Amino acid sequence: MNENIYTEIPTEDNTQVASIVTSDQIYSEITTSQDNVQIPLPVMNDHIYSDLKTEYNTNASKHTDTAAGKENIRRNYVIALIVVLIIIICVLSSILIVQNLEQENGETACEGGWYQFGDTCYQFSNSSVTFDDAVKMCIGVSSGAILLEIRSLEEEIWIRFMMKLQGLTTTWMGITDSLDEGTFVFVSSDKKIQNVYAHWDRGQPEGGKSENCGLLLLGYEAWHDFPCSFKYEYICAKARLCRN
Ligand SMILES: [Ca+2]
Repeated sequence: MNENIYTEIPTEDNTQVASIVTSDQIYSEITTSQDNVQIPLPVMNDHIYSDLKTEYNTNASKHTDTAAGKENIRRNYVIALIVVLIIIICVLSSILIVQNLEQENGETACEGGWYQFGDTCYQFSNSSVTFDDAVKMCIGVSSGAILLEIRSLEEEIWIRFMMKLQGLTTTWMGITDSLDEGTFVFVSSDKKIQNVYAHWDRGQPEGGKSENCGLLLLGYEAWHDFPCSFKYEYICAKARLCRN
């Protein structure tokens, strides 16, 4: 508003009187008018307060639910871990209690260097030998001893547990199909293993005539056939004898 504005005000004698209204005057009038405008302020009535409170409570509830969910997952994980540990402790304690009761009842435990599971004693060897040598070593180590022949899932689970404790990773089992390709039998009895217990890994045995001996590897959940000339650890087993 840089220019003056002229208005003509008619008089009684039609004399034209020029009246000069400056831009500053107009601006002053406008701003004064604006200052006089009453702008209504928001009023915090009960309705608005109720809406805000509801929104706040909803957001707070979402935050609380997320935190509570994470806390529940963490708590359930800890509870599950504790339950598993308790189960393991109970199983091992039960084995020890049964063994102690058997000793108190006059039954013999396994001799030194041998570990008992059920009615069998086991000796774990870290030496690596061929399959045939493992068979011979076990026959020679003690009267009635043979190379490990697993006959149940429970026995295999215990053997794997003990292998970890004894530091073994790969051990021969006394099973072979060297006499009849594809038909694995126990070395000590020539009985077919599938009539008792067999736990081959997927696709096993798959070595054909070049792999005729059974191997238990902690790195695999089930058995593999391997060349009998390879050298691995071995486990001997013999029946636990009673005094009477
Ligand atoms: Ca074979």
